[in-house]
Amino acid sequence: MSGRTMAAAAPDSPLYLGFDFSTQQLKVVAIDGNLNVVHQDNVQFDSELPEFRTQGGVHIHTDRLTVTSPVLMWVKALDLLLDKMKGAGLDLSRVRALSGSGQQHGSVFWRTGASETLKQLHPDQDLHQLLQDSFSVADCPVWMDSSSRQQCEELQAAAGGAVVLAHITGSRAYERFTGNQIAKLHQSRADEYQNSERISLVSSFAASLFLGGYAAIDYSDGSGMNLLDIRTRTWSEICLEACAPDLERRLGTPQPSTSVLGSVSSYFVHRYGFSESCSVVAFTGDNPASLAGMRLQPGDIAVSLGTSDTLFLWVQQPRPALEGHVFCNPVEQREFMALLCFKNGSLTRERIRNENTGGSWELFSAALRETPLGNNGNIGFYFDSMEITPPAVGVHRFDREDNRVSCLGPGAEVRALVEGQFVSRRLHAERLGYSIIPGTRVLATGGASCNKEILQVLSDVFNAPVYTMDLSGSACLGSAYRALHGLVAESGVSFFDVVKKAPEPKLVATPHPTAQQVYQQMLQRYARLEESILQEPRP
Ligand code: ADP
Ligand code: XUL
Repeated sequence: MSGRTMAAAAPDSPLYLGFDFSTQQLKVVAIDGNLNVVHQDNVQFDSELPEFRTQGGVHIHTDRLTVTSPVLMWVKALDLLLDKMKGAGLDLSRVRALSGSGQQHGSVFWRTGASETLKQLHPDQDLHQLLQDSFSVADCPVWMDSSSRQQCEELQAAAGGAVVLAHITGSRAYERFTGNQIAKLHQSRADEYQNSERISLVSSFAASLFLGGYAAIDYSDGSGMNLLDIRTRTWSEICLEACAPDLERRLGTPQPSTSVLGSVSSYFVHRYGFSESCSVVAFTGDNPASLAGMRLQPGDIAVSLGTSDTLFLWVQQPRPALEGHVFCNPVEQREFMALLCFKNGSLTRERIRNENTGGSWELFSAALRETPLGNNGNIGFYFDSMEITPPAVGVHRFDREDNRVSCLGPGAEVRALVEGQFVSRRLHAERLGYSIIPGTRVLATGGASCNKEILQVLSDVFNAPVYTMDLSGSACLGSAYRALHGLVAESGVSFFDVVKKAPEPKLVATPHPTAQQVYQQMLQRYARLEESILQEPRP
């Protein structure tokens, strides 16, 4: 897509930019002080930077476990994007602040001496030329990498077990989490580790480009490393030592996600016409930035019903567990957010639709309308592929007496699937510290959020109103909101005060009066049955 300049804001009114360095593309959005989107643009890595030969923005290596992206591709994408913005006539001197997000967990290794290079970028050349020798590792491990199993085990052993590690860092050890990736680099390519004077996340790497110096890792994205103590918001000594020597020096000191890190470097002033006073607000991870873009409030839960189902929530009292992740909250320093991923989402709904309602979403919806809340006691678990939360596989159906059954009628099957999915989402969210409080909203997004009957079940199971929201670009928009907030955060203005003019989500379902009673019971029963499934030997 080429750049789009939208509304006619006053020609000299201030602008705020949000960038998103995601897996497949680099995106930008510009908003004005009234939160109107005035410009959007993007660079697709595969098609616009074909010389890097990525597929979906990454290289999957022959072991199938190692997944990397070329760091210079990200740098070149920024050159291209800024050229496009300037070419589209966007007056960059109006930008008061910028921020951004990056795919979480990925790591960038700056070669010794790179900080000097960053300080003296010559505006006649593009960043890609200037920085070509600045990285000690050309191909950065990204979140899709799962090659660090051994390092995960070592880290958990050093911390005193998976539960202790989750308690400290918000997550048990995960292969894609940056600490384990750094440990793997140190063990397998010690020279490259030694030659790295600084290690950034994708988010803080991107902020460093704008600053012309190393940007701090923010608390929220820093929580996806298995290195940060999410309560003290400092690096955990135990984790640092278990991963690699002299790591603290290479990571720098983590900072609040709302910090202004400095102003754009003179490179951006001279080459693109930015103002010298344009502030760079700490960049963060894409999921935290989406939380900001959706303006999630305490008690709210965002449910994304895409290929897989993802839940974000704002939590006040986190209870890190062996599943899901707790991160520091990106907009309110003392609070937390949780993230849960469920693999069997839309694809499983599609299979049940194909087998029971002739491939029609209309008939699938009719089946939900025509069956009662609680499904006459029929309940089901549909893990077509190995689920992440919980780690179980297979289809398991039970009648009202908890007897296993091999099939249900078509209508009951559809309801068992959708109720089962949402009861599971609520159960696991509650285990991470989520609790439904008065005023709780469920914000639904993703492909299946156009289906009113599915959202009615979601509302009934959570006993809360459901609102819909178009999430495309929420990380980018959240970054622009964060840029604006960063300017006033120090003086105590809350994020919500800053974004109160943003468009409200749309109410689409409210819970049935009997929902509370039906699903409170089902939650307990589902938890008990889930436990028994997990005890069974896997097929
Ligand atoms: P992703 O971003 O993960 O690729 P989307 O958020 O675009 O996915 O969601 C795609 C899914 O939306 C499809 O797999 C499809 O099952 C689901 N979907 C589309 N329309 C409907 C509908 N009317 N009812 C239920 N699900 C739907
Ligand atoms: C979250 C995760 C992904 C990446 C890529 O833990 O791995 O969502 O942030 O977008």
